Amino acid sequence: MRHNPLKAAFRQQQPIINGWLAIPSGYSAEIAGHQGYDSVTVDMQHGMIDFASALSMLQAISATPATPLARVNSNEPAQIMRLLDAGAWGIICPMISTARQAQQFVAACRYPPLGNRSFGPARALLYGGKDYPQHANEEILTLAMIETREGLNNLDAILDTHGLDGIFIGPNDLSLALTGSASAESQHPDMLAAIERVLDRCRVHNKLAGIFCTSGQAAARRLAEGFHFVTPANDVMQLGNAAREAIAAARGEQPPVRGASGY
Ligand code: 3PY
Ligand code: MG
Repeated sequence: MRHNPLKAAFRQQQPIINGWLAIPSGYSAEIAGHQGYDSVTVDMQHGMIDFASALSMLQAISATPATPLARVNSNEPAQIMRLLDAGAWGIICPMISTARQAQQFVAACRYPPLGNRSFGPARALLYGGKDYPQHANEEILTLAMIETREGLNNLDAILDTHGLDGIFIGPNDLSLALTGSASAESQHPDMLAAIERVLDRCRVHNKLAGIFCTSGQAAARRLAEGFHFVTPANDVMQLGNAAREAIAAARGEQPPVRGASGY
């Protein structure tokens, strides 16, 4: 089976730079995959993406050096299993708040006896090779999103979940829960403490620590703090930023500043 280079990168403590796609297009997914990202995530939760688009995006990413991932719209086994069958090499699951939810998520990503993933690997066989069913349990990356106060309180129990590879912080939702406003780079003391805590607990449990960021500079700061997996903004932010900068340059002006959430 095609190995998952993200697992090797984490073992070797190499940073993983992950692209994030909200635009439902195989073409823009292919463009993103050729820009140097280690992985590219199809965002089914907040992206404007249905399953047919996700399939063509995963196919497009597979034709690039980047590893294809998907963020599902909820902890829903049927969607998780279908995206794995479509060739996602890892799943990012939002709003994991309890160990029970983490176990349900990981079980959907693992064939029996480790989990309850139903058999029908479809496109994953084409991308991964005939022996995909024998090795998928070790190669598929599972990241649980911590973005609620409850998730933060249950962090150790969530990290104890067998087969969970790591945590991905959703800083907009987490800051909304902790401080009352969504801000991906929030400097609120409660957010700073929460982020430090996630980093510390991931270190102790030897699990990957990831976080969504709103720029390359912010992603570099997160890597320096100790994160292994960073997303330097999504395609929508990058498109908007590039357009604003080009328009401002054409007008001889400074580009307008965007909102704290990154949008
Ligand atoms: C968040 O910041 O809450 C996210 O889910 C990132 O997409
Ligand atoms: Mg979120």
